[in-house]
Amino acid sequence: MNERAGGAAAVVERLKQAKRVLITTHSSPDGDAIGSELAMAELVEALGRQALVVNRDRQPANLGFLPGLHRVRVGAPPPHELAEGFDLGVVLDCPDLDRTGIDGLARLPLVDIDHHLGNALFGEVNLVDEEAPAVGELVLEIVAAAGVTLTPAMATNLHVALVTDTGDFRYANATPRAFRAAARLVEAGADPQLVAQQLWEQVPPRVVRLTAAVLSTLALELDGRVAVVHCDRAMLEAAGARPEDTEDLVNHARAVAGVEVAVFLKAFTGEAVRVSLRSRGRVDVQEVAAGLGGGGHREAAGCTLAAPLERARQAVVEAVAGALERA
Ligand SMILES: [Mn+2]
Repeated sequence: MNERAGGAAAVVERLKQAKRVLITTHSSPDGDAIGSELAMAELVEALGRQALVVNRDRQPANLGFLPGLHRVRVGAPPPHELAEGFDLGVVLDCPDLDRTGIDGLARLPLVDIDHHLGNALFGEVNLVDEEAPAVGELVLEIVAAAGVTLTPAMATNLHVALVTDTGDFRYANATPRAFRAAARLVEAGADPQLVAQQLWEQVPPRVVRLTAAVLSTLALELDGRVAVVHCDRAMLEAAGARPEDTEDLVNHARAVAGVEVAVFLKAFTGEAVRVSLRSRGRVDVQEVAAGLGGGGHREAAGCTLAAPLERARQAVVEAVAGALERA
């Protein structure tokens, strides 16, 4: 569903009607999620309103350099605090309210800004555009519609949003629209070299150790077309790592020659397995994830299975086998 027509202007009008704006995103936030939030917070303040960014989970280690990150409050606030403290919520990069991991958001009037397939359109205003390369690109349009000057900090945050969601402009969503947005952001002060160094060349030793452990679990299934890796609590602890350190590891599995789908199984709680799926393009992993109760995009999707690791692995490989046959 495309609700772009008038969308950016409608968002600006709604922001102007608010006094105190809560900004949030999906749990386990990525670069698009947090970059978009921080730029949105600056925009809200440029419009003379108050803004607070609240996320259920902390950021991946490589996003610690984002300008203004210190202002993000981590941990779900009690529901009554939401209704009392704010008169508007802005939910970014999140297809439904459950995935924020924050209870009670529905008590607030909401603005829904997203690019996921199947967004639930839960906002009073919905700016949902599945063709947007990143939510950061939609935020850029909103900033422009507001007539607010892009600061270097906003440009950097939105550039990080674009870079992370397009895989350094290598995925199918690296469209002319993505490059046009990038040009505007670099003109406004984003530094691509600095961002790339911060994102990809400041890897903490614990993440290198965890990467080695996770990649050592590599198993190739279905004639080498599916790569499966996993990580459990003991592996995390042995590496001295945290759950958010696993964020990008699935991409190593997708890079194996001949692999069409990579599967990353994360068993951190003993009760549920979080599954990340990545496709090289031919197989629609969003469909696979949706069949297992999750969602996402064609090339990057996920779900959570209430099963032990081995059973989760079998269920996912079976579902991927079906998708490979249909593709
Ligand atoms: Mn996104």
